[in-house]
Amino acid sequence: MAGEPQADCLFCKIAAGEVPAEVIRETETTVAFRDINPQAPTHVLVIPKAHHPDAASLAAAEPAIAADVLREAGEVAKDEKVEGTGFRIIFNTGAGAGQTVFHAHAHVLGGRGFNWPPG
Ligand code: DGP
Repeated sequence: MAGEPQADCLFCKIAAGEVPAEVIRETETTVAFRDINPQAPTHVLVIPKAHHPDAASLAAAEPAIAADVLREAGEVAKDEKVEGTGFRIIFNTGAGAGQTVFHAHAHVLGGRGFNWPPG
């Protein structure tokens, strides 16, 4: 069923505390933890605890939790003090766009300059 934990999902295991991660924020519906392979001085992932394969599926199935993820991304930027200098919230969606973990997650990147268009 949509939203149920998946036994083979890395981020479900992090949400459940079964795989260690550097968790910096947690709410009833979300967890925020540092990316294992940071691409900027601040690189935090915000995930819903519920399993959905990508951000679009999450928003379609549980829009209130998608909003929780976005709100938490903003709170991470404040905590990390990158709000004033600008930051990115990125949802890679689909393998062709670089998604490698198929549990919805927002990348919060900050602390350096960014180019447009993105790579
Ligand atoms: P994406 O490519 O958009 O699916 O992003 C997946 C991110 O997850 C990638 O930046 C690396 C990160 N990641 C993968 N495995 C782990 C892990 O075991 N722990 C943590 N903290 N991050 C991970």
